[in-house]
Amino acid sequence: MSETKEANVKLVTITRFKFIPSVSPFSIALETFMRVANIQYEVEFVKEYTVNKETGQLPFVIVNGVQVNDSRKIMSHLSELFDVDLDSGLSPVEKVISHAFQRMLNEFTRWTYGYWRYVDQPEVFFTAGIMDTPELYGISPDDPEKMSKMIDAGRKKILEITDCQGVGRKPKEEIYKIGMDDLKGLSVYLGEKPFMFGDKASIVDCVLFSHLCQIVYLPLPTMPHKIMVENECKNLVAFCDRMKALAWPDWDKLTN
Ligand SMILES: N[C@@H](CCC(=O)N[C@@H](CS)C(=O)NCC(=O)O)C(=O)O
Repeated sequence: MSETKEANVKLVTITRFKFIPSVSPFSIALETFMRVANIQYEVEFVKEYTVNKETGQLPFVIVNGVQVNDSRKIMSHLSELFDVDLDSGLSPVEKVISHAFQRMLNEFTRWTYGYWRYVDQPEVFFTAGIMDTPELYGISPDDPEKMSKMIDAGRKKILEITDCQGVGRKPKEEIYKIGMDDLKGLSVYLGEKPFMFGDKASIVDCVLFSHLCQIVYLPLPTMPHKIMVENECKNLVAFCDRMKALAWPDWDKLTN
């Protein structure tokens, strides 16, 4: 094994959750990528996003003592360092499609279910038993006043972000329709294939899975995206199960 392949990778991310390993799609995408690419890593769980002194966001990695931010940049960095390319089977056109799908999911679709979670129905989201240790996140189901302050602060923050991004300015039905249209398009593209570009999982599959598992596996039966995917995009549900089996044999252990 070469020296670089022995590089020590430490993933820094938010603590584990129930039902899915993380409510951060970016953390799930990165971990799924490392697992599919067979890159060994250790995890340091933190309670605050502000632990990242450079961007204030999670996840990030420390590789041989150097911090790298942003899930997609981290995937490129690790691919180069470990000489693995999950996208090696993709044609140049497929690479562009993969890139566009990832942008859509990470920068747009994400906010449509984030809006439901943190602006429209935070009371449902925060009391669904998803957090193993709710107090870590300032969630206090037994202290309604504290709980409502926390929900208001989260709502304000996401409203500010989605207002700048644009999606937050629309009526909520329209926001959800946009997210559902994204997912329907991905479902059509996936079709009967096991993975987005055929028989082998590539980076876009890690990213698609990271968002879909937020919808498919969380016990949020009133979420419009979930209702739509379960009824109209059954191939996305099967895809999710396939990715979970491929990359997360320890899923149940991690999420219970
Ligand atoms: N582009 C970043 C996005 C990361 C991101 O948005 N992380 C969220 C958690 S899911 C976060 O840190 N939020 C706190 C904040 O933005 O203040 C990536 O791909 O890693």
